[in-house]
Amino acid sequence: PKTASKKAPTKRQAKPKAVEPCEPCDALPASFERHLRYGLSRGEGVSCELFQALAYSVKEQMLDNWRQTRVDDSHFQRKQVAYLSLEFLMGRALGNALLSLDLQQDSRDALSNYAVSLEELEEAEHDAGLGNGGLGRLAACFLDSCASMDLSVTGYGIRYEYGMFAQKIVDGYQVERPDRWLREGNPWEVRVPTHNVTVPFFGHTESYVDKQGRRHIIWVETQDVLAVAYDMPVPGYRNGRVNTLRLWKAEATDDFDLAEFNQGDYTEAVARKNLAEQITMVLYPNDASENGKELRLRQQYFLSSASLQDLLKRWVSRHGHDFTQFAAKNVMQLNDTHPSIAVPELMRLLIDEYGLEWDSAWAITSQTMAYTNHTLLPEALERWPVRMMAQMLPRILEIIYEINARYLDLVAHHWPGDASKLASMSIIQDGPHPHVRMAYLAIVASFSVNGVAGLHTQLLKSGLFKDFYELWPHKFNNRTNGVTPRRWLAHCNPALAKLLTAHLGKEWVTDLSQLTALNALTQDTAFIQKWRDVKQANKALLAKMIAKECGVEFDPSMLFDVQVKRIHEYKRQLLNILHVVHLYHQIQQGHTENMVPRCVLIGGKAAPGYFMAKLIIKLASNVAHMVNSDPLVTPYLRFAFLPNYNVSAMEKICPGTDLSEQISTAGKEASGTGNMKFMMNGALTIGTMDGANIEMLEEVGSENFFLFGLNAEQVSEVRNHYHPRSIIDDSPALSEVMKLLKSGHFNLLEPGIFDPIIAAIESSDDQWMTAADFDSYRVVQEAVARAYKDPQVWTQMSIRNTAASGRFSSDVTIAGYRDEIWKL
Ligand code: T68
Repeated sequence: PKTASKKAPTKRQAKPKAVEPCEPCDALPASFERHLRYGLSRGEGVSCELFQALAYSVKEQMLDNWRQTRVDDSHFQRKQVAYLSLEFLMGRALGNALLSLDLQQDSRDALSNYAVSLEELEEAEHDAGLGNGGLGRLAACFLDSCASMDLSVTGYGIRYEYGMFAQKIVDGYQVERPDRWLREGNPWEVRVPTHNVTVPFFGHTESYVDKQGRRHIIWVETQDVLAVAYDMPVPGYRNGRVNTLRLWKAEATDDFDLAEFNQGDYTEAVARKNLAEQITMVLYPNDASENGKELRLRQQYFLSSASLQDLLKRWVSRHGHDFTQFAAKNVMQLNDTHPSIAVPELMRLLIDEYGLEWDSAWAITSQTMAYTNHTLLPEALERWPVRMMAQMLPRILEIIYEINARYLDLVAHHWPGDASKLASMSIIQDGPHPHVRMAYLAIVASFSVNGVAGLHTQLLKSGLFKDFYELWPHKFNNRTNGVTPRRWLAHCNPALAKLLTAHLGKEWVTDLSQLTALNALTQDTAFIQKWRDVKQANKALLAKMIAKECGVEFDPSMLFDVQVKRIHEYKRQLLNILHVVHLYHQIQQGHTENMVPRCVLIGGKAAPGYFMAKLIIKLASNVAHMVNSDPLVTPYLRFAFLPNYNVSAMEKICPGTDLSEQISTAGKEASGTGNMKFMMNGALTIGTMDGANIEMLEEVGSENFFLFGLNAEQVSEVRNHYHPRSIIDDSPALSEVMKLLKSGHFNLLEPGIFDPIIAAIESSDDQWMTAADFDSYRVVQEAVARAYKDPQVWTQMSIRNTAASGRFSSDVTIAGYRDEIWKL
């Protein structure tokens, strides 16, 4: 194919070429047999092989449309979005692909000769765990929505050899195990060496003046790393579009360490190539703190540079070095600051590689970059030591300095004579160890800065980025998060999906607002009964999984109360555990009159270096052990900690949940997205006025939502005079709980291990203010129990929650990005 023309294309275009299959591709069952017999050359029918054969044959069904999508996008010169993210938490692909391509029945036919069900085969797929939590999963939901809404959006990420670690619980403690997710190969990916690019590191810069008197800077003696593209298909829901997730793998270039070669140290030099490959070896497992490791910055630059080079190469192949229309045809969405080094990198490529002047390069950069912020937590804000950058990315640092100088000029004009503004807003944080503030760099260069829920965006504007909001109010906007209804309802909850389709038709899958029609059915007793039956069946499935994974019997007649998410103090799993201890104590005291039997589930991973989070897991495990081993308690209360919570676990958890715990300290959770998955699947929420909870409450009405606790404003006010000890003294219930904890009841064999937790709760520095919200939480939990006692009323509330969840489809969120930011 002719791709390398440097001429600008003519205005009038011929019709895009349709991709003709050479031979029509085999139907799925035949293709499956072929892959099993000849592709894998085994055909012994073990489930791992059957899965691979099915996955290869499903991918084969996508290939023509995948190619056609690329041809069309390029032919029509549609505006393109590159979604740059260090994380894509995709989970399993098979079930989703079968749903999108409507191949479920064909797959069952293909498997009819084998003693394995489609569901069992789906379990054989390893999760693609290339992300930590909400941020990575959001990227995955967005890719699904973009493809399903026929948008030309490419995801750019890293192909980590080791994804998110697998969590084991040993003696109640978290133990991390490596996640070698590619061990058996990845049938979905296609290695595309034609798109290889090289990414420079280290070295130094030199300048020279050309014959025209123009000064140029060259970055020399670099250590180059090869970026190899691996493409994964992202099928739209039954619309023929197949978008691309391009993941980069780092490899050594062939001329690595030429010097050593020449000195005859051939084997040493070959062995040394591992250094390059380390870059994409492992995902950093921190979800809310930066630890400033050099390898992390290398990953960020590697992703940013490879992706931008790829985009520019594609541009130049069509338009030559004419960049006048580039900004009109391209947007780069930065998923948090992690890829924000793309800002100076785009400047470098345009100036050093393509010869643009600073001003033209800046015009392009600042019209194409858009930044999404995902957190207000100060410890998560990225800052890189200037010294580290000077060594690793000398040319990039020079460009950052230049951007900063020009931008500070603007600041000086806006706040004349205010030196403190210059210091506080500078991209370079001064001091004995100066740092580059990546969020500031991202804001300065972006035409759009967005938060991920209403409250979050408001707090960005009034707090963290207040000065920037004053300088550039037009840049700031809110895009409340969403989740894809394909995976998080149609795929994960087939029983409910069937019921919805039977009553509403099938359009809800791509237009979730249609769920509001459920409100007309809340008085229909037959429908209510069906809804209940579905929930009961899903609870039975969930109970089976919990029995298997935790060895704890959950009884589906009891209330299923669930909190699954990363373990973090601000998310307050601790508050939940204190409530379990309170119930446990009540039962032991014989106060069971009004008690509704409940099963409490907590699950989530802690960052390996996060001491308190790991201790909270240990506390949950120990409390669970005491609760579950007391036959007086278990008729009323059961408690389990689920190991290795991940995307595919959530697919079983959210359909079977009655009560969703969204109990973060107000003002700390940017949005939350698990909250939305539960709501869609008919769980009721107990939650604080935080993140997207606020908007969920707005949609469903406070009578269908269990609200408790201080709001964000109250939190920041109470912080100034917070005395948890007197709160504890004034609360008989909390006093009892603390007494029991302090007595060592839950750690008889390990005295003192929970002292740090006790101290944190009682400290007036406790940022998360667990004690402040305890009583309010406990009282609202009693209201939950009362509501659950009336199955009819509870089920009606459940239906109303699903009915009101339409606004939290990521299709709605993406429509916002499309119209307000990307302008596609
Ligand atoms: C989450 N952030 C927010 N970060 O906590 C959550 N951070 O409220 C929000 O719903 C979600 O983003 C989507 O917007 C994260 O998940 C990380 O995982 C992370 C990873 C590396 C470094 C910092």
